[in-house]
Amino acid sequence: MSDTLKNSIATGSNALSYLESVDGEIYGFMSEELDRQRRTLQLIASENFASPAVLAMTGSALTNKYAEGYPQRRYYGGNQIIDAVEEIARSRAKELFKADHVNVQPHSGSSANLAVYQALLNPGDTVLAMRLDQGGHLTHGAPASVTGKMYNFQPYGLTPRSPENGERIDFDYLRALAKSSHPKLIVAGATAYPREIDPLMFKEIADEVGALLMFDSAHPMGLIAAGVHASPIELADVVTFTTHKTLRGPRGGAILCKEPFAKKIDSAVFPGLQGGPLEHVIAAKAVAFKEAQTQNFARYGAQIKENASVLGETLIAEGFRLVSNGTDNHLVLVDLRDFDSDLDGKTAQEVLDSVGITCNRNQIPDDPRKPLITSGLRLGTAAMTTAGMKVAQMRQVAKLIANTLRHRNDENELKLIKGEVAELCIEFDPYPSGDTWPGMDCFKG
Ligand code: DSN
Repeated sequence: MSDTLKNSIATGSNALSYLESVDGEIYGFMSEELDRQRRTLQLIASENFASPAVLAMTGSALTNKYAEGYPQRRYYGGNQIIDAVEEIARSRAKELFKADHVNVQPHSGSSANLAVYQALLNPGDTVLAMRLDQGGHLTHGAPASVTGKMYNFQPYGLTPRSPENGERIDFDYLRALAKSSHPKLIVAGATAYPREIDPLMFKEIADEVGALLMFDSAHPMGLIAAGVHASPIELADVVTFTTHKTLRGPRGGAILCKEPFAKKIDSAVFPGLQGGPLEHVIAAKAVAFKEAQTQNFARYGAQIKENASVLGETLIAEGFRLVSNGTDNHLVLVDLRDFDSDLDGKTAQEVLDSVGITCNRNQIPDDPRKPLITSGLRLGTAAMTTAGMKVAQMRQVAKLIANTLRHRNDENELKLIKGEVAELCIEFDPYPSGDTWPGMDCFKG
């Protein structure tokens, strides 16, 4: 990477040279991690490569400013410029997603979800959400999460496995559960579900039982911004999301809502759950929203989906079973048992890591193995699509995965695969030298 780009990643000054001189240890770790990200394949479905512009903002002097409150209603002086930053982030998000109101302050998707619960619920209220082992998130009422302790979450899941349309959200069950349990809120959204989630189905059920609807679109928000997934904004009362997954911004969260909920949501975020907002991250969110408004980003979103689809098809041809037999978003959930009944998710993740393929083990629906072991792998295409990979590389990656797992006890074979992975990563570097950045440039018209 050129010094110019490295420096722009920090603050536009010589910040990284300064860091190297005052704290070689942390500089060393940062360099090593950057090299790891560039020299190995990143297939974790919730990760991406943020643009140099987004990285520059997260490392900027805006981190110095305290700005408790909201634009024009701050508890500290000197916030005229910070107000302009937060205002522009808000107006870009509202324009991009066609929303009435946005709160860009949540530090993460989890804190965004907590803020919605705090705004709309009382402790003990009934909420329906997808069970963790069926693809839901911890903050969808998992027993280990504060959400599961504070509210009466009732889980729904997927239809049984079948050769055709199995392992989809079980809307018949959800409707019956909604009718019998009278929830105050229904949560749509998932963290390990390879299919597009239809907001209309959720809206109909919520309306039938008089429940509010929250759509957690942390994973597909970039696909929604790109126009390749249905938007839940019109239908849901509240939409939460993260800015760092398919949306490709800085690590953080945000909430969109209908006007009647705006005041309650804002109060729940601050002062309900958070103090000073991270204005350097909010500036980076503003940059990401602007990037996501481009035609390049729309093409990027379409390519993510196409890449996932080809990755999945090639894995099936290599003998794997995919949960729901495929994908229509940015991820595939691989059930390893048909490929090799002795192979668990933990072993697969570790051997793939050893050849430079980074992914995460994941429970599959009704997994017979424990959450720390699992029978599945979750693979996402958002990051490597940013690096410029297209369908030809997805076929190659699927074959590399299959060969790694097939030859997992053959050191010589693993060494050869590791070499091939390294060559692929040199060709598809997310942060190459020079002034161009593949995340935008390879999707030009
Ligand atoms: N941990 C994130 C994921 O990987 O999906 C969700 O918070």
